[in-house]
Amino acid sequence: MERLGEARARTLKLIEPLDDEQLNRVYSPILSPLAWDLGHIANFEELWLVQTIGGREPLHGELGRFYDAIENPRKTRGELPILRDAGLRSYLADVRERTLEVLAEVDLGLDAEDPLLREGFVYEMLLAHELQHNETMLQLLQLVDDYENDGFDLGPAAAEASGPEMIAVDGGEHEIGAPARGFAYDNERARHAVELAPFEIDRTPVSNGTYLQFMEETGAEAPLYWERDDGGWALTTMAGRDPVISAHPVLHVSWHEAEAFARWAGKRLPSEQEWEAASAELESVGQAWEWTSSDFLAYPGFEAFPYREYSEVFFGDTYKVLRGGSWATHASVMRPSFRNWDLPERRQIFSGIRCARDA
Ligand code: AVJ
Ligand code: FE
Repeated sequence: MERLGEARARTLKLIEPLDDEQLNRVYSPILSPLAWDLGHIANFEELWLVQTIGGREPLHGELGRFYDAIENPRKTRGELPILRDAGLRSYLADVRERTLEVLAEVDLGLDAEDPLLREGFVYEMLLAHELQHNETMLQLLQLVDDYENDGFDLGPAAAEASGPEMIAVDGGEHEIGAPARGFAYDNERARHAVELAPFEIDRTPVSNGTYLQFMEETGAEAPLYWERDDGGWALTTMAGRDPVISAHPVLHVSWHEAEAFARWAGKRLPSEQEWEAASAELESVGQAWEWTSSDFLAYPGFEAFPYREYSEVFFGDTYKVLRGGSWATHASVMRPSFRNWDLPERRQIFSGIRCARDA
């Protein structure tokens, strides 16, 4: 119960500096207004815990359909008859109260019969879902002028840069995916062996400094949120307007840009299997979501659980996989098998680059 409370405190802390107008405002067609994310967090919790597990009726009848992420594309979310202002805040609190009631009634034990309850799956899913939406909210918060938040580390830290530039990984069989026990999303299973050729992978993600060299030599566009500033470059995010720091990992580049960078560097992007096989030896994970060369596909033996709309509807060659995590990702969301995905042209996520090459 405690971790759910911590996640909620983090969610509320994020919106603390904002007024209702800012919560409802549509800042970008590719990002939800914050009010939608907040209602969706509560509605997801109500759906899976209060309704599905607890057998209770929803608090607001059919409201849930407006929080369905598939039915309501991001660009439409500003216009929906969703909860706002005081009504939204009490919905978050009322659902949470019922959640705690239901949690007190059920057994989230190791051998619970219902797979939703076994090993606390539903609890872990709610927690992960809220924390993942915190990151989506942070994507939007980049667009809010003069956003300040005491006690919240906003922005990247420098990647360490000592030691060999690349790590060698042996070829052969590598186990990929989440083990059968413990919380993971359906797309991380089944764990399976893959055969990899030997390869090398960068120890650190690509820095702003190196990316700038690439831009200067090739004429490539600047990452999202970079602006010209007295002949140099400034970052214009929620943190304000600051000079681009060379040693920080480059963020907000698209998959196409990551690919072009890797080619310029005489390297390539790692596949997601290579990334995972190397992950135990990488330091410096958590600086950026790292684009991989892989399409978001089902693993052999995939079974949708608990709902098709989390992963299955996205499988195919439309989305590219990112691995790792960024400064905006909560530590409990990051694990070696976690798969993130987005469209190859997107740059609003905290996406960076780590290169690889054949050994
Ligand atoms: C894993 C970040 C791609 O935002 O579409 C949140 C996470 N899924 N609610 C997304 C998610 C359902 C998902 N990503
Ligand atoms: Fe969601």
